[in-house]
Amino acid sequence: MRVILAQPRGFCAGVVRAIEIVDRALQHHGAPVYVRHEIVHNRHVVDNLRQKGARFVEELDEVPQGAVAIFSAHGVAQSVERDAQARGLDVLDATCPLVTKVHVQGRQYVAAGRTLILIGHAGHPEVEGTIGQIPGKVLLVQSEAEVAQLDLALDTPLAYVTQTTLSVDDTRGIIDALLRRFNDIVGPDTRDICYATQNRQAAVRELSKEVDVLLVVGATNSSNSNRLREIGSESGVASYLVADGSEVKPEWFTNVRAVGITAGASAPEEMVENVIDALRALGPVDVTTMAGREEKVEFKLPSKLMQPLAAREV
Ligand code: 0CG
Ligand code: SF4
Repeated sequence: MRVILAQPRGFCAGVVRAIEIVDRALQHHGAPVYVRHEIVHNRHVVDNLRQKGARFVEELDEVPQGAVAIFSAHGVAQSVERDAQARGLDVLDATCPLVTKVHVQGRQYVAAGRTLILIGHAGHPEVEGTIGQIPGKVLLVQSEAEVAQLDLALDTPLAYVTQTTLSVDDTRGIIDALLRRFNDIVGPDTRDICYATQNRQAAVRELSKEVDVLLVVGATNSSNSNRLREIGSESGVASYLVADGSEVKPEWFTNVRAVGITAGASAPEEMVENVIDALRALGPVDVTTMAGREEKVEFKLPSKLMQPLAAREV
């Protein structure tokens, strides 16, 4: 069987930074440090950090007064920031800078007197964070159909921002529907969808032309990983989301000559290796990597974590 690895795939700069923040917080402060929500949506990442002494909680009331609390890469509402301050927590913010950028942009639109629409998926922590970072009411739109249901005068001054991990194609459709319906609406087009999401989707679209089956390594609660699987399916390729090799099913590969593998932005490369090992257990495989875009994005760590350990201990 041929195995073709997508390029780019796996960790993005925001995920690398978020994991590094937890690692360094453990080195600087010692265990435990508390992380609000999964630092990124991947059980293997979370388990690994838990073993090193991180404790994962869903809400800050589970964090003892004065402890170190880290916000996940998906961002938090301002009410969470206020709550952390009120509890005297030592906060490290691992919100991806590209999510923060959307928060800032949303606030600017509201300050300019526009009613804000957020294109995104209800219940996702990034969406909850973004809604809670913007003063006043934010209208959530999840589909083209929901554009028609917006109860707004057609000349209302509007603006939109989007979740960072959406399908570029679906978002394009929603934005077009908004532009068709409303007369005074501005927004970033699909540019709020982050570089990593866009590049992984473009790579999978290409890869889908070459393969009979697509495996996406990632978690079921990972928005960007789910979007990659959908693109495979929409391209007519049988596509499966797997956390690791243990979820790979032999019956998926009957009469299959080429398998594509990609990984969501929160999925470690070790899990890609683990999936390849599971395929090797079924028979000989020839692994190659597609030609693809190189990514050079890197984000700075919070300044609190930049000082060398020795200097802090003096
Ligand atoms: O793709 P989403 O927003 O669900 O997040 P995940 O943790 O999977 O990946 C990158 C981040 C943050
Ligand atoms: Fe940031 Fe995009 Fe990665 Fe999310 S997927 S952490 S927005 S770079």
